[in-house]
Amino acid sequence: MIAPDKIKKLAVLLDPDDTGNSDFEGLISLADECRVDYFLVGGSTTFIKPGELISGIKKITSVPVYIFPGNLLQLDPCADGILLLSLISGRNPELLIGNHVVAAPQLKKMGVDIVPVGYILVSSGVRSSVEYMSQTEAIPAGKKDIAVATAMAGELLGLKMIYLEAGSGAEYPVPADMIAAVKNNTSIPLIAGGGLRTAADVSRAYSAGADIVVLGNGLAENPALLSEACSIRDSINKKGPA
Ligand code: 1GP
Repeated sequence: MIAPDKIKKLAVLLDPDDTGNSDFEGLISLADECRVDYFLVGGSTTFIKPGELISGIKKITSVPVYIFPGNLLQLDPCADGILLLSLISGRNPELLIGNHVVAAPQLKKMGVDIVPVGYILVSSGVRSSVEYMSQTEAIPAGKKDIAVATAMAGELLGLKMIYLEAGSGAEYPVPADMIAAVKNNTSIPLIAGGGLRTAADVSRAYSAGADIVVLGNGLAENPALLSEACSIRDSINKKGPA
C-alpha cells in the first residue's frame, strides 16, 4: 500500500455499522468512477464485523480495501490489507501493544498487506468517540510541537505511516499548521482525516502536506464532495511535487 511515491491519494472510510442507513452502493460506484485510491472499513465505534461490507465493495470495484480497526473484532481476511494502528498519542498499553499481541498470530495467517501506522489523535474541541472508546487523551490542537515529537517517535520506532486524526465527525479538522509541521519533520507518508467536510478542507490538508486524505461523514452530508476531492487530488498530482 501507499508507496512513498509523492502522489496524493484519497481514501473513503465506510463504517459497517452504517450499512443499513446509507446509500453505500451509490457511494462505492461513485468512488470507483472517480478512481478513489482506497476504501477504509471500520471505526472506533463499529460493532458489526466488516466481512459483508468488504465483499459488497469487492462486487462493485477493484479499489483496494484496508481495514481500519477500532477493535479486535474487525479483522477479516477478505480485505486487501489492514492498517495496524498503534495509538501513539495515547498511553493505553492495549492500543500500543496489547491488542497487537493478541492479533499477531491471526494477522500472520491472514496473508494480507499489513501497514504499521502511528495513529495520532488531535483534539477538535469536543471529546471524540475515539477518545472515549480508546480511553486516551488527544493532543491539543494548538500543541503542534507535541504532535511533531510524537510522529518523530513513531517514525524512529519503525512505523511506516502517520495518521493525524481529528476523530470521526470532528467539529474541526486537524489544523493545517500541525499537518505541515508533522510533514516537515518526518519522512514517512502522512494520512489526515476527521472532520473534513468541504473542498476547501481537502485542499488545505493536501497543501499542508497530507499524502492521503480520508473522507467519511463529510460524504454522507455532501456526496458531491467526493468528485470535488478527486479533482483536487488530480490537479495537484498533474502539477507534480512542489
Ligand atoms: C475517522 O478520519 C476518519 O477516523 C474520517 O473522519 O468521518 O469525520 O470524515 P470523518
